[in-house]
Amino acid sequence: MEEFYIESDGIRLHSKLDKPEGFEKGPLCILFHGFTGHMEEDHIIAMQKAMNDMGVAVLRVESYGHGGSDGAFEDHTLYKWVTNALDVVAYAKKLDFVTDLYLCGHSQGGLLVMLVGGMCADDFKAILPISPAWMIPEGAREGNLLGIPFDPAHIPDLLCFDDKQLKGNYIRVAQTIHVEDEIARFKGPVFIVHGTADEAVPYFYGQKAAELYENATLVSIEGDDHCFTHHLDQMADAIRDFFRN
Ligand code: FER
Repeated sequence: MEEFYIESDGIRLHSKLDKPEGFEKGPLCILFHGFTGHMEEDHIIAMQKAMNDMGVAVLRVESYGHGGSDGAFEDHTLYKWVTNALDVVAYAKKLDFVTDLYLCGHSQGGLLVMLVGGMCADDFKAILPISPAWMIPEGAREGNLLGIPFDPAHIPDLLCFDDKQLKGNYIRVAQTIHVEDEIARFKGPVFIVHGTADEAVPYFYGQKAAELYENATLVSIEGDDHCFTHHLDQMADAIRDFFRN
């Protein structure tokens, strides 16, 4: 494992690169965590290990305001995450050992993958949005995020939840994002894994994304939740199967 920082728009993104044993040249997958998440979560590590098992190097990166990266959580927005991801893609494209590039992310990181997949469609052999939270822009426009209602025409200064808070700019930015446009622009293979009992991002959104993409596969994990806490092994097996074929 190599640990380092990737520069993005004046901030440092905490990153870890794990190569499979004996790896010299080969595919690389960039892997993003979700909202309030980080790169050491069990489901992120399970994805990284499954890809390493299949001969794929994995670059885990923590986005603005998360994990060991710069920026405050309350200041993060999807624009900042997209800017970060574009810089990470540019970084990965310059690595001399990379043959094919893949992009994977969980939840809000899955939404990020759907956006950047469309924006940089030529760069990826395939994209893997896992439990993708692509209803966030819709929720921002309708006035409900994380189960907290607000007036979408008069955005509050702060959205408070648990022991955290998020500034109104998160909502303002999310309201401008139209994921369907970016779904339409990615014609390559899309691999989605979603737990059927996900309470944070309803399974319906995994199904709907799979229908809208030109070339998508959806693997359903029966009865599992947002982070696959009951069947982490099944989620990892699905990812191994994807890279095997
Ligand atoms: C929301 C639902 C899900 C939301 C964020 C998420 C900010 C993201 C979850 C995750 O990344 O794990 O309404 O609003």
